[in-house]
This record gives sequence, C-alpha cells and structure tokens, in this order.
Amino acid sequence: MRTEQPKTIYLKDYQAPDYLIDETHLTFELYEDHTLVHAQLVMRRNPERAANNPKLPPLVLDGQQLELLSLMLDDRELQPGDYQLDANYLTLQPTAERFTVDSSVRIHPESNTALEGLYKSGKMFCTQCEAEGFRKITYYLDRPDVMSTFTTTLSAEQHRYPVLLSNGNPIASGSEDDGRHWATWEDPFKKPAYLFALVAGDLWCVEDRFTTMTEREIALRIYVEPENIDKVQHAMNSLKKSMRWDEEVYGREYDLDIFMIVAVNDFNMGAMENKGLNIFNSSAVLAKAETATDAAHQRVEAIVAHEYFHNWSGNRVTCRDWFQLSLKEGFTVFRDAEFSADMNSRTVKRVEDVAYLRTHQFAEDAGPMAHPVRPDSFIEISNFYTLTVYEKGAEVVRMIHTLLGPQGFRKGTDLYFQRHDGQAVTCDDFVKAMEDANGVDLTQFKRWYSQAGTPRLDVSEAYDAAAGTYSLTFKQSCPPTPGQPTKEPFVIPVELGLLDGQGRDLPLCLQGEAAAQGTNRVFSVTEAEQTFTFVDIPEKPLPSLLRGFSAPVKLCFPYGRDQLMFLMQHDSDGFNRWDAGQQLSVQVLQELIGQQQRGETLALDPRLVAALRSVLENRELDQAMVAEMLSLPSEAYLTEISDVADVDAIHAAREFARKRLAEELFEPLWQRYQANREQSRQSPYIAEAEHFARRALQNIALSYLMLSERQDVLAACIEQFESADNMTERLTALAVLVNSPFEAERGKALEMFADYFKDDPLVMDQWFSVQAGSPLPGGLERVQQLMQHPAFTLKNPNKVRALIGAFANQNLVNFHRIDGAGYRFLADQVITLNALNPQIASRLLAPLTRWRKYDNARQALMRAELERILASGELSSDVYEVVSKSLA
Ligand code: B3K
Ligand code: ZN
Repeated sequence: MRTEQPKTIYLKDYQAPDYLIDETHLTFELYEDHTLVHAQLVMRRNPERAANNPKLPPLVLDGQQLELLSLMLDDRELQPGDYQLDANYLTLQPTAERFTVDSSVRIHPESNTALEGLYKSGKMFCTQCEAEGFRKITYYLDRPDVMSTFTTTLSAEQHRYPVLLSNGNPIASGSEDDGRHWATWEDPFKKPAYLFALVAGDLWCVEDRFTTMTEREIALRIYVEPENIDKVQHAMNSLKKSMRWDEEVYGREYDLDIFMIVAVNDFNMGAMENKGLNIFNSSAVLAKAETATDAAHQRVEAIVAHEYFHNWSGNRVTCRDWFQLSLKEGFTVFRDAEFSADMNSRTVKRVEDVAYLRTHQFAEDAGPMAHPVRPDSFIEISNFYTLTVYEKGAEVVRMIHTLLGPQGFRKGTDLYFQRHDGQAVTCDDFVKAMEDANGVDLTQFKRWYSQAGTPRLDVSEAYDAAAGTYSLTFKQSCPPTPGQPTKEPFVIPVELGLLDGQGRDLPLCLQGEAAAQGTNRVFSVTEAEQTFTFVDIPEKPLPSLLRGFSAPVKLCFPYGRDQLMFLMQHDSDGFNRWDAGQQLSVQVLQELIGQQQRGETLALDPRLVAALRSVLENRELDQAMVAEMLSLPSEAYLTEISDVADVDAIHAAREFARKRLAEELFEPLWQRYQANREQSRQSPYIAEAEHFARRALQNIALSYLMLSERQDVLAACIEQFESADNMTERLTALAVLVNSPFEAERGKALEMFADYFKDDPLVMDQWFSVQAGSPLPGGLERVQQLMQHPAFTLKNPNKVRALIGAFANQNLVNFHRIDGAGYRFLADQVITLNALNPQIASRLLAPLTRWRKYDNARQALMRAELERILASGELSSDVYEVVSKSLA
C-alpha cells in the first residue's frame, strides 16, 4: 500500500546507476510461516558515473516489505546508525570503489496475495519479479540496467517440496538430517533482477530434448502439478517448434543447457520469461482436447513462443529502463505473431490481431490512459503493460519490417543482437541498428514511439479519363492525447492495389516513373497531405488500401456498399477481403442502430445477406476465413467507433441483424454445420489449422442456427454438447444454450458441465465466463450469485478475469445497466482487490475509465464510481494512477 503521495517518474530524468552488481549470491530458506533470504552482492562503482566525481555517492538499495535482520559492508557488521531505512530504500555509505554487501531479511510469501515477489500458489513457492518485484525479495538495485550473474541456493522441507528450481544450470544439491534438502543453481549469463526466478514444489515434469543448429543438446522440462501431467504435450510441441523457428527465421540459438517451464495456478498475467526458468499461468501451458478449446491451444502455442523468443529479445538484450518496455515487448509480440502466422493461417492470424487492436488498443489510445509506445512518464510501471506497449508496439516493428522488407529487417536484427548482446538498451538503439544495417534514415518514423493516439488517414480519389491518370490524396491527422495537444506527421506505410472492373490488380506506375513496378506496392505517406498519381490507368479503378493493415491507423475512404461487396469478392489481399466485409457490416449495422434509436422498424440491407451467402457458398475459401467473415463486428468495436455509444441500440441492432441473417441463410448454414459436425465426429481431435478452421465454421454456424429456435437445431446442439470429444465443440454448444431461450436445457447443460469438470479450475473458468458474458436480462445478479460458487475466489486472478472481467468487458448491455448497478458492482470489486492484489484491481478498472464514450446519465454514474474508489481509503499506486488520470 502507498504510504506517501505517489510520485511520477520521467524518462527525461534517467541517469545510469552509480553502482553496479557483478555477482549476486542468494540463499533462500523456505518455511511455512516465513522465508529467510540472504544476499551477497559483489559490487563496484559504475565507471560511467565515476568520472569527474571523486567522492563516493551513497548506495541506495531498493527494498519493500522486508524485515532486515542483519547487514554487512565487506567484513563490517552495520548497526542501525550506519544506514538509513524507510519503506522503499536502504541507504548506506560505501567506503571503497569495490565492496560486498551482505544482507539477511525475513519475508512472508505465505501471505503475499499481490502475487509479486516471492509468493505461494497453492502448495508451491514461486516468484514474479518483473517489473519491480525483486525488491520485495531482498535489498537490491532493482532496475534493468543493473545486470549481474546469479547463484541461488534454496532449501526446503523435502517431502513437501521435492523439486527446487532456479535460473541457469543445477550445480549442487544435498539433503540434511532434519528432513530438509537444498539445491544450488548457477546462471552464467548476466541478467537484471526482474529475470530472477525460483520455484519449490511437489511437481512432475515432462522431459524432452532439442538439438540446436550447432548440434548442442538442450534438456527441455515442463513442470506441473501431478494431476496436470496429461496436459503438457501441446506446450512441449510448441516449444520445440519455437526453438526451431527462431533459428531459421532469426538465426537465434538457445544458450543454456536446460530450458524449464513451470505452470502455476495463481498468476497475474500470462507468463514470464525468467532466464532458463519460465513461469507460466497454468492457462497458458495446459491444453488437451477434452479441456481446452482451439483458441486455448493457439494461445498456449503463442505464449510459449513469446516467452521463449524473449530469451534473445528481452534477456540477452534487455531494456535500459522501463520506459523502453516496448523494445522487448513490441518486438517479441511481432515475433510471436509471425511465428503463429507461419504455424497456422497467416491471413486468419492477421484478421484476429487487427480486430483486437482496433477494438481494444484504439480505445485505450483514445482514453485517459493513452500513452506513447515509449511512455514519457508513469506513476506505477505495472500499469504500462498495455495494449499500446505490446500490440501497437508490435505494429511499429511490423511497419519497420514492411518498409525494409524481410531481408533488410533481418540485417537489422542481426546487427541489433550482435551489437547489443549482454546490454540494456533503448528503442532508439533498436531503430539505429535498423538504420545502420540498411543505410536508411528513420528519424521521422520514430514519432511512432513518442506520439500517442491513433492517426486518422482520410483518402480521396480523382480520375482523369482523358489523361489516364488516377490520383489518391492522403490526409493524416492525429487527435490530442493527455499531455500531447498537437502531433507531427507520421510515416505511414500504405500497401495498396488498384482493381479494374474485372477485379484484377492493375500495374502501378507513378507519374515520373519509367515503368510499372508491380501491382501491389507500399507507399510512405510522410506529409500531412500528400497525393500519389498513377499513370496508364485505362478505367476508373477501385482502390484496395492499407492491405494487410500496413499501419495502425483509422482509414477513411468513402466506399459504397456495392464497392465493398466487389472488394469482398475480388481483392487479391485476403485481409482486405475480410475488411471490406467488416466495413459493409459496420455500415449496415450503423443504419440499423439509427433506425432503432429513431423508433423505426428495423430493416436489414439485403446486400449483407447476399454478400455473406456468397461467402458461405464459396467452397474454395479457407473455412476459418468464412467463419471470420460471418462474424459481425463486436459490440465493443461498434462502441469504439461511435462518438456516443448507445449500448442498448447497438445490442438490439446487432442481434436483429444476426437473427435476420440466421433466417435468410438457414439452409447453407445448416448444410455446412452438418457436414463439419459429421467430420468432427469421424476424426479424432487434432490441434492444427485445418481442423481449427473446420470447427470454427461449424461453431459459428451453430450460433446462428440456434437463433432460429428450431427443435432440430436444439437437438443437434445438445448432441454436440453431450457427445463432442473436445472442449471447442462442447463449450460452443454450452454457450449457445446459455444464450438461448431454452431454459430447461440451459440449466441442465450448465449443471452437467460443472459436475463433470468441477475439479478442473481452468475448465471452471470457462464455465464462469460463458455465464458472465450472457446478454440475457439479470446478468449482474447471475454474476453476483456465481461469486458465491465454491469454485470462485477473488484471490485467483484467472477467476476474477473469467467472471468479473468477462462481465464488465463482454456483457455490455448488463454491465452498462442504466441504473448504474453494474458500475457499482465493479467498483466494489476494485476496492476489495485494491487491498489484495493491486495489479488485478487496476486492470479490472479499465471499463470504467472509458466513461467519455457514453451518454450523460451513464457518464455521471461511472464518474461517481471512480470518485468513490478514489475516496475509499489508502489506494495502491496502481489503482490511484488509473483512477486519478481517468478523472482528470
Ligand atoms: N514480461 C512479462 C510481463 C510482466 C508483467 C509484469 N507486471 C510477460 C511477457 O510479456 O512476456
Ligand atoms: Zn513479453
């Protein structure tokens, strides 16, 4: 908890550390009611800071919630008068350039509910140190530009904690007479403290091997609690694929002799890339057909890859300070997205990522917490593990990749890794390596790192039939964001093509060029307003703009609905075919929203029916793309693109459209459903793209078909629920039943499901989520009731996300109830969680921070809840920062 007014930290104030730590030697004695930590730090003055300053500055070590038991400077035992101690720092005065600090502290992992530092998840000990958790373990220079080797010894009771792990390689172990045992691990690679990890528990492991490109043998181990040992193979396969891919695509080889993953149930986020010892939320490791959906399987593959890739982009080359977080996160998200694209369907992966970015990151970038990819300031760094740093950061790296091409980009990453191996560096260093390796100037491009907000790109066209020229004029603008009233123009890479009347791409030749250079090109828009004129254009073309979503901007071009239908059919870019469908749906839905608001009879534009019919009837298309194209833009996305979001009208319009589509397209949906369900019945579950695709189409078809309320569809749904051999089919069947009017069947299915899976917490999370997301009336009361369920606890972040998070983020009609009860409920949970787990409390708050999107009545109610949180007592810096910035 905060004891003083939280301070803002600024990037411009960065200073290198006065002292460095060359070696860190740790000993942990783990007991049930406390843990003792002894740290020996071999230190020296930082030569970079010593010049011009003969006097030795004080040594200020970070430390929080530690009980100091003893302290030595070299051989001298220090007494309380020899140092200063407060809630955050231990300050002492070195007397030589080189010295050793020895400290012993007592900590209480057994009562650590914040899940930061050393804590217990169920019966095991584990750690989470990024960003600033190590200071809750021992006194240290807890900042990423202090890199040290680590030797770690842990001792614990042998029968409770047979497995003792830390970073690096095991070098010694032994037992003692009193039933305790110990192990020592040594990590030869210098690392910042945020990559430290320790695990002690009764764990089983699946072991495998990987032979690297230089024929080194690496032992791979995934540790889980015994009951989960049958859910590890998918993660292991994903790990081996990631290791191979990083060698092939980036030339990066693994460095230690052993790579371990440990699954824990209580974890604040997905996973953590600790050197050689990744710690994972069990939801990001465990997957088998019967208990995890296709989406969960893909998430496991992506997160295993992401954490593994960090070994180079994050660990070998790390961040100088936390303002540079996107240096490792944006780059690593880009790397894992490309990996997933290579393992599965590239276009589907891009569609999913862009839909997510446009819905959630764009909303963040337009809200009170908007910040640049490289923030200039923060109060609590935990609040900056954001969609902007991760997802927009990845888009920025993707744009560099687009501008330099794959080979130029690889030259840049080779230089970056070679130049900075073993260093803590900045986003500027990353861009500099790209520039130097390619002989280009990215000065203006770097505004993507420093300017917040989503740029808008307005495009207009002019065709001169007589001259055969076609011009596209781009106007870019970017709305003000907190602290940034005006913006300079960005470099916006626009990949585009021009379609003729038959839907073929025309050769693209700019005025002044000798010849056409292909039919799909990338142009950089660098001015506030800029025109590109194409020559030899025989007829007025239809532009296909921002192919593959080549820049994270809001593109505005006045397409008519017939033109969008034409693009859906003919665009050579698969992403833009999908996007044309989305734009058509948005236009149609916005028309319905207007009709609903004016109290008119709703009428669905038959062109949307026709467009989706032809998608459904096209057997050439990837079935996953058919499923994506059948998915109407979400209520959250329709909210994001509204000036004032009318939650009820959005819901009513979208439901109306779904129902009408289900009626009009019943036959083709039923055919494809039955064909795919039959195939699912015939073949065992396989976690591969083609099978994901078949089930995705089957499941979206079922969700439409159930809107017909026909008995034969209900029977099919129940059959799928009861006899599917996998969670993907079973959970969809459950979800559509839960949202259906068939009350008896719904209740029975929920009960059967909970009864069968009551001992599997990850499956129960899905059971909670399905109910939390149901838009049927009474949603809040259902959620409140579910909080009493024995499987629910506020202490487990997965449960909080599954029930409360799903309600506030996905159940918009119930959460935004006009009486404000949804807001009041969320604020109550935030206030409770503020004391238990500030990081989770602060994340849960996000929906309330978007109050400016809603009507006056709701705005007032949402603000009142934010005020109530602010006044509720001593707030963590996490919650304080988000609430105070939201109200500013
Ligand atoms: N680096 C961690 C995130 C740590 C978050 C700390 N609050 C996971 C990841 O991005 O790989
Ligand atoms: Zn990461």
